[in-house]
Amino acid sequence: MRHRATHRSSFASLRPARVLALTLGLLVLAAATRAADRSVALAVADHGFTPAEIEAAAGERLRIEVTNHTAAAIEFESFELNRERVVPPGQTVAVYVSGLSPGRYEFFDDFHQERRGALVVK
Ligand SMILES: [Cu+2]
Repeated sequence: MRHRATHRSSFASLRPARVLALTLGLLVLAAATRAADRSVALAVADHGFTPAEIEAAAGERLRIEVTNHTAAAIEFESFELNRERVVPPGQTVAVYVSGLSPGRYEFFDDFHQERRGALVVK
């Protein structure tokens, strides 16, 4: 009985701390979720990129999954994003970008430069 009373009172005193810990835990989880990658599919066909424009929020961490649906290698390239990745036919390559300021970041297929697109950060 005495033990139970002690236990109960210590539980009561721990409660605000537990609530605080839980709240902090949820905040950390929310921050981690916000910092996690958002995946965007970018298809490359003979006629070009689909979608031709990708939208992102300023500062967002983005994983652009570039899939080459053509019969020849392509090269995802962007001077503004400072990225250059060759994607063999039928394959997918992830291009990571993050911490971008609002603006328009052009990209193109360096092997077939008529194929163009842009990442629009708002
Ligand atoms: Cu290149």
